[in-house]
Amino acid sequence: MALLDILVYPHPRLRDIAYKVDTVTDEEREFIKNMAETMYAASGIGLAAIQVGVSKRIIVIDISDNSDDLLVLINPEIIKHNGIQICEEGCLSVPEVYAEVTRAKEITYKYLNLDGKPVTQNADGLLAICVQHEIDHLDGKVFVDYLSRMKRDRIRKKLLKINK
Ligand code: GNR
Ligand code: NI
Repeated sequence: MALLDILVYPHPRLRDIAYKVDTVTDEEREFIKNMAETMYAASGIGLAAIQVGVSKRIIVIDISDNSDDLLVLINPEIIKHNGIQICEEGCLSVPEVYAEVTRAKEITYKYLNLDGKPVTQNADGLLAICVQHEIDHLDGKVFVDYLSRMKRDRIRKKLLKINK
């Protein structure tokens, strides 16, 4: 087991488009274990591989109160969405910044599970937000991209200064 370093915005690798996983191997499963450990250690409810510098379409999520319901999504895709909801979001790659983002209220999404088997599921509420937030990461997108240029610039400058 190992904790991985989380890249902080505006790190350029957060703009990478992640590659699909071909086959889910033991190597992937070992990496996913470390992703989950890293997410729990950082008290996050989700983590995308790109946030730890790995350009693969892999996401871990746990929105449960007891941190005992790990979801692993490989090659996730949203195939249907409905309605809108607004939630105050944060991101492990944008520390101490919180802002309202508008997203779909309900989604249907498909992915490969840890066994490499295709699964289709529905989600709403916080899980739907989290899946959309994480898939954005896989496409090089960060939640601050939805904010005004002025707010985004302010966040960028603040984080650049802290991480110098
Ligand atoms: O830990 C996280 N909390 C959160 C809160 C509201 C909306 C989205 C999230 S995801 C975030 C973890 C993270 O950065 N995942 O990429
Ligand atoms: Ni994030």
